[in-house]
Amino acid sequence: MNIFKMSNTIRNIDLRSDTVTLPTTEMREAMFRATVGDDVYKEDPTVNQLEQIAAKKVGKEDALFVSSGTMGNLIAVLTHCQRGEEIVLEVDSHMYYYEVGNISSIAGAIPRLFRSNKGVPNISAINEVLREQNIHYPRTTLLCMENTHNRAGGTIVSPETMKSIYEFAKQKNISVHLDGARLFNASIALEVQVEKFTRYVDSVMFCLSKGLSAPVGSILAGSKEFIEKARKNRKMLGGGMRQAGIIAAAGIVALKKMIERLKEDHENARLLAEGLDGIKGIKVDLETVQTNIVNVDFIEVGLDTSQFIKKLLDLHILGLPKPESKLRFVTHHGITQEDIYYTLDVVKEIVQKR
Ligand code: TLP
Repeated sequence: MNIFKMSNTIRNIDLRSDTVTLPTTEMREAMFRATVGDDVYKEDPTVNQLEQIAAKKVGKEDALFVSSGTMGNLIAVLTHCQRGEEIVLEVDSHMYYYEVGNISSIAGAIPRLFRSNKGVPNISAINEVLREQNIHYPRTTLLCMENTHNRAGGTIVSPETMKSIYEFAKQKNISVHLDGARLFNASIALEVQVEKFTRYVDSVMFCLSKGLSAPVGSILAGSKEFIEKARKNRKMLGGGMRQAGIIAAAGIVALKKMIERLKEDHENARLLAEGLDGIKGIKVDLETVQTNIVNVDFIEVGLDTSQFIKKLLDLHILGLPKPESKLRFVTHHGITQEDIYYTLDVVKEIVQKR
């Protein structure tokens, strides 16, 4: 393929994230037709419908439509914990790493960190950071899991591991929240229902706006009592969205029509990862490529991150820069197999011209 000929096309191949997905025509039509009302009074029938469908999908009593994954996770922390209590989190988890420190600055919680093996936690690592009750220590209230694990490269925590960690947490009288921003990717990759994962958590947040392609929104699900408290916390944060059925309508289409197709994103990620790993100087840990994320190490190419990203951009490819000659590619609804072959050609060309 002649990459320079292809580079004349105007469309960028945006592999920075699956957050860049655009709503489908069916979503736009559903948004146009949506029946709406004031959701703060629980009078928006479309939001109510989305929340019912979502709760059922994850096997929980109730669900709450929230504006973003970050807001859903924060509301979960506010609902599970009192100020000054301790939360156990993985060191590279999104909730700790990318949510602007909101667990402390807004919820007043104290993070206590453990390390995982490529995103998969184990009980002994968690146990090591747990302390016995003592007058000097804060009370530990919540354990947070992440599935799939973003920074580890979209790795999956199996339902069996979720189960053992949940049982361990219950012995310690600790609640479990799941940041399942990309939980449907895990479910599709392992070919198991999402409910198989979520039965082992007290609350779960998942995003409609990533691979599922809705323009806005996430879901927080849990028991009736939990969601009632969470609804109040959402209001406190200014997240009561009034005629939100306009955007919830797209979320309903996302849950009905966009789950199965995540398989294509996983196939494209595999193709990309294996192709990249075969290029001299480029390394991908293929073991971590289980869903739609590909973390790429190009240190041996001899370019720093900004140089490499700039060269990609000149040829209409966008990746997410990471420090020390690394970047992230994420496959999604807007990316075709042809885009993957083009990306591989571009990377080969950049490496060869060094
Ligand atoms: N992740 C985004 C960025 O924030 C890094 C991305 O492009 O991957 N949990 C996980 C595991 C996430 O990956 C994200 C978004 C969130 C929560 C937050 O969701 P939003 O962006 O809706 O607040």
